[in-house]
Amino acid sequence: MSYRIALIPGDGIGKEVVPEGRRVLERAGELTGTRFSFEEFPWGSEYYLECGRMMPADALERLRPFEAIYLGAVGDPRVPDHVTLNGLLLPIRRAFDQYACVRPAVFYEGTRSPLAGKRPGQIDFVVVRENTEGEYAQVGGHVYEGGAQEVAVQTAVFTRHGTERVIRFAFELARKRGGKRQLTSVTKSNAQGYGMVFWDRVFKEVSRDYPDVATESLLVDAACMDLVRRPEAFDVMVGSNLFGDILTDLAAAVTGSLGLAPSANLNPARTAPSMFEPVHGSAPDIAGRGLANPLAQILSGRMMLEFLGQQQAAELVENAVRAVLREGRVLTRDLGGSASTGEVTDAVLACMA
Ligand code: GGG
Repeated sequence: MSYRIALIPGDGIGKEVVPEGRRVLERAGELTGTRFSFEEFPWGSEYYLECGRMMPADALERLRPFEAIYLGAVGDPRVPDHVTLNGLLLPIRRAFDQYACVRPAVFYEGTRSPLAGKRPGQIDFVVVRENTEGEYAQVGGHVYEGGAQEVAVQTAVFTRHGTERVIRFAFELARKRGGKRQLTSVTKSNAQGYGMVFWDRVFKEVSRDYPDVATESLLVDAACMDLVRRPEAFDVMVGSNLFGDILTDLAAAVTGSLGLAPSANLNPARTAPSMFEPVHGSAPDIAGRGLANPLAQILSGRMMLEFLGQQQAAELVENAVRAVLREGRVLTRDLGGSASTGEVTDAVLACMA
């Protein structure tokens, strides 16, 4: 099999970890008879500073023919964060209908959780984040901008189509994982009496089609508390765009490091490319110094391989990452080690041989 992959390293440490992820994908391909042809797109904040936009006007047309997009990170202190996000990440997620953002949280052997009394292997859940609407819909505006009476209005958008399909995706995932078969829906419906009451109602309706999956509904504040108190109790969680984003930084922290958290922005109908990126951002404070942990990017590549149907290659990568973490000799600073970005990738490649 042969796959065309679009690479968007983006900004900051994205430029360092994407080449490392590529090395691992190439090796996994060699070992399993899978070919990748990569094309790199130099889009992001540098491009913005030169051209006034995060990516060219025809960017989506150019990306559409690819089987997948492998993205690093966006964000640069010289460009406002809402410009980077709305100029690159969000248009891609929306245009390619990548409505299910899948973010696993695994406490790997060889790593440490800041939570007392939790053991590796105990925490293993997935957050499904609605990825095309909700609080990220960019509906709103300003009145009297800059004046003494200025007003800013931002509306969250919850459609029947968008809400139902992501909840259904999460139920299917709970079934497919074959673990606890449990789905937790996270809202704030006591305060958000329209959109999130609607979400709760759709969740209840869809749950009738999945009598074999246990359900619970939590308010986001309680969910945050439980992610610290009893993270081992979760199997699959589903939440809105904003809540999913917040919960997954917390999930990464309780499982050891943001440097280990991958994500997949999926178009489950496969009508356009899906996009694979680490949960972390561009980390300008450590960029360019070889300190970034490449494992979140590498594990995002592993999710890409699985989505492309390359299960054997995906398992090779997963097993190699687990081995490197278990051995604990070659780790970056975030995991208590002193290895460089490239040295960690070398260790993963050595375990794949
Ligand atoms: N790894 C992609 C990246 O740069 N993420 C930074 C970020 O802030 N993302 C926000 C989001 O995913 O909603």
